[in-house]
Amino acid sequence: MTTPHIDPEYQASAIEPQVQQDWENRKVFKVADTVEGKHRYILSMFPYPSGKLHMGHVRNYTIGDVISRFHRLKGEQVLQPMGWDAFGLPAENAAIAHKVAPAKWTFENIDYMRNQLKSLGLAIDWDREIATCTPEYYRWEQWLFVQLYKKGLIYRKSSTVNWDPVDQTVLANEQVVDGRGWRSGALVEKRDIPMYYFRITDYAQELLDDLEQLKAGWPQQVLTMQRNWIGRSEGMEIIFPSADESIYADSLMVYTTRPDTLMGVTYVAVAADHPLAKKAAELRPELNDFIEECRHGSVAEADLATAEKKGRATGLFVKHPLTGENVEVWIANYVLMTYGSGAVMAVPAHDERDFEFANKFNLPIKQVIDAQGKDDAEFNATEWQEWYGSKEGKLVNSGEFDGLDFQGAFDAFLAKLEPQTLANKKVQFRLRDWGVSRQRYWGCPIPMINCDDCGQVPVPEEQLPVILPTDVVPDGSGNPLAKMPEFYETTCPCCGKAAKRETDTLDTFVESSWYYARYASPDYTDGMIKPEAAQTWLPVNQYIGGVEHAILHLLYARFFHKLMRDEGVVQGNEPFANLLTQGMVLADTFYREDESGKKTWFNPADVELERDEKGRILSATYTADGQPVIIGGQEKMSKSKNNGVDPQAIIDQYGADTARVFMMFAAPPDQSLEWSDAGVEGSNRFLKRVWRLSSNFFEQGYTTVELDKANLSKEAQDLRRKVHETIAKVSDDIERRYAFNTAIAAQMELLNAITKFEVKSDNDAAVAREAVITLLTLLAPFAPHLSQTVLAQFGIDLTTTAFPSVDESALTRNTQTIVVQVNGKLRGKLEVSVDISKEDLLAQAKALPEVQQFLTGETKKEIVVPNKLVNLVV
Ligand code: ANZ
Ligand code: ZN
Repeated sequence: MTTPHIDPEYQASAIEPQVQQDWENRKVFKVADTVEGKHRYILSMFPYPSGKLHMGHVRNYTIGDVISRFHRLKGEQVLQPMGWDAFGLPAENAAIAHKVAPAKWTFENIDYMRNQLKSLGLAIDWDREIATCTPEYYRWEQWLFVQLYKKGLIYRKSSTVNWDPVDQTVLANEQVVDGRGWRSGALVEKRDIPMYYFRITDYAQELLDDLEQLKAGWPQQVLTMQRNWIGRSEGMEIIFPSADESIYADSLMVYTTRPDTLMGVTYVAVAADHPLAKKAAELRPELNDFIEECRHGSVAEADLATAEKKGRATGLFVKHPLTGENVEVWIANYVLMTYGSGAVMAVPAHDERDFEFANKFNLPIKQVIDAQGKDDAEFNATEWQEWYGSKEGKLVNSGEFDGLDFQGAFDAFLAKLEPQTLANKKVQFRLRDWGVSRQRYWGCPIPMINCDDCGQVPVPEEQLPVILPTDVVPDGSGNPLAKMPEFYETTCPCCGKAAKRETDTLDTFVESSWYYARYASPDYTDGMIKPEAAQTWLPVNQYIGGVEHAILHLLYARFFHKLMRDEGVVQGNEPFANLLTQGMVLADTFYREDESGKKTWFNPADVELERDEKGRILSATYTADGQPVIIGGQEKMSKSKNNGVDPQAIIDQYGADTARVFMMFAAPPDQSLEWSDAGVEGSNRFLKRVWRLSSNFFEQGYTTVELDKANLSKEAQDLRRKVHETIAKVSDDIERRYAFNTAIAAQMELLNAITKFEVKSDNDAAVAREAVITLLTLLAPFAPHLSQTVLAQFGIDLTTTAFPSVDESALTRNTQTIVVQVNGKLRGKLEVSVDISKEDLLAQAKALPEVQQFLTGETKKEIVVPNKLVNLVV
């Protein structure tokens, strides 16, 4: 064997590609579809192939990699896959801008970003790579679509989209800027077109209930966001019969969560799309303008709640179900057609929106809940605000129901109205069915055929996949598939007549809803997932990703897991047992402002900083012209603030290990991370010191002897204790606390202890050797290239070695430090055996020269605090 040796200089650029090549050659991170023994599935959210990695990616994937590598070292087989969320709008926009086919653009980006990911040194099984835009992947999505359609879990209905009349195309919400098409600038219209929907509302209750199972493994905040999004509420449907059936026969049903306020109803309001509004417009055509105006507004619920209240009286009346009095029907812009029954009983005294509306249109306000001394004489928005939404208080002005509380009133009104079929209890969800049709080219084709005679017919399974043509360059005017007879011309599977393929494609959220499952057997050709692979790897043990996906992506993936379960494809109820949501990466911002207030942002890389001795920024100048720029503070890295730091530049300059250590050391994973060049340099210095320590160790050429634990000097014992304490701490920090930053801090401390330790004997060298190897192994999840390179010189293969285990005997202290006080004042210190007797301890304390000079005569009291101190009172 050659003598162990490493270059004296730490050169990441020299070692990292070699180590990565070694992993690839030996397929170190490859796992099988089915495995025996302990195994674990660690998944970081897959990237959209936008062009190049950003810092958010690097943080996400480093966290996943540290967890993966830790568990590998712990002897588990770890599945860590990677792939591409490859369909979507940016590829089409790039196509329009650069006249390049979305497929070509996407695959080129994938190639580039794959190399970037590889240069980060991730322990990924690259043989499992998937791209959602390949027919091998999306054919199973189409297969599931067909099954669900046949089961009735997918249906088709008309709904409203943004229509650009110039480009003759449907716009996504983000393509509508100030009510105009982003490309044409034309005023956007609303259009009704048929679309496919997933019946996610069928699963609403289960999606809510199963959050209970995730309590231990998911952040509280994400569970709350899911719960609110599903939005279960318990209330009542109440019927207001028509006041004059000769005009309008149907009665009006409202949904309310506050039936206790029924006696306070002063008008009812319907959405502009409500049948009653249409009926009213037939009688009073002037209402049509208003209905049309409402259709142009935003459809987002949040916007509607805060938008200026608009409305029109219809001239139609309904009867109050209890009093029989006439109540006028209004059309109001704050009533959603898509919630409840699209109609509300308005109680201006107790609902903020109704109050605002009533104030604007001079409608009566009637108080029916006692709001602690306030009465209807003094209605005033600010005073009443705190009472909105409150279910406290007793009924007033409600006749025989006066004095009842919320629940009492609920029961009493129900008892009265239900026998007359004027009311029923109703559970309502805020969650809506999921519209998945997109009038776009770059997506998974919806596997349906439209036949004039048979209607919508699913593509027969044996004809799947419906392949998306890839040599298409969209020009922004409509969906190119709709202009390609070679794509859409087909025959009806039912009657054999000429028919037209669906040209809409699926929402890209559909692909990202089941990719985690496909990774278990990415090459399987007989179904979505090979059953044994699903059995082995699912659910994902640890999922890691940005909190921006806390609602929709996670909800859809949970929904898909249940759909696939009910299809017999996977087991279990939930896809992700544990979830870690990483914080954002922030960086300094710098700008200048012109007279008009327009800001120009400067990238941190182009700005020179002056700092005080504490590292705080004092002033900043733009390097190119030497003139000052304004310091805008730390913000999320973004294009708009031009404060992105390119991870590739950091990797090129310092190496992946430094980038990884910095990312993990700078902040706990769930908190935001402030980018700092000084921090990166600090992490690099730490790695250099580890390297130098190792190189010095090899240069000494110590003879290797077996560690003799029974004969250790005090210093050697102390170092061993530190080594094994650090093992315990790092292990706990990574596995249980996700506190990667303190795990690294502990390693820095260990490095200091080893550096201070002087080797005076062969046994000391054995202790030092154990310490260095341990440090390198603890560091391996964070800086795997450095670790593997140095450990190899110790004859250790990082890819097969084990995480060090704690030697309990090293943790026990044989000696202890005792503080000696006289009259409570510190006078000396003693190093004594841990099992010293009280008498011996006192004798030794009194014998200390620095103590003796204060002991004049007899001691009055002798206090011994075990393992800590002796206090002699004279
Ligand atoms: C009377 C009432 C009195 C209401 C009161 C509230 C407070 P959540 O809790 O979110 O389920 N509502 C019903 N359908 C609506 C629609 N299509 N568009 C807009 N608002 C609608 O909300 C339920 C409440 O929202 C219902 O209870 C109804 O107003 C309103 F002091 O009825 B409430
Ligand atoms: Zn047909």
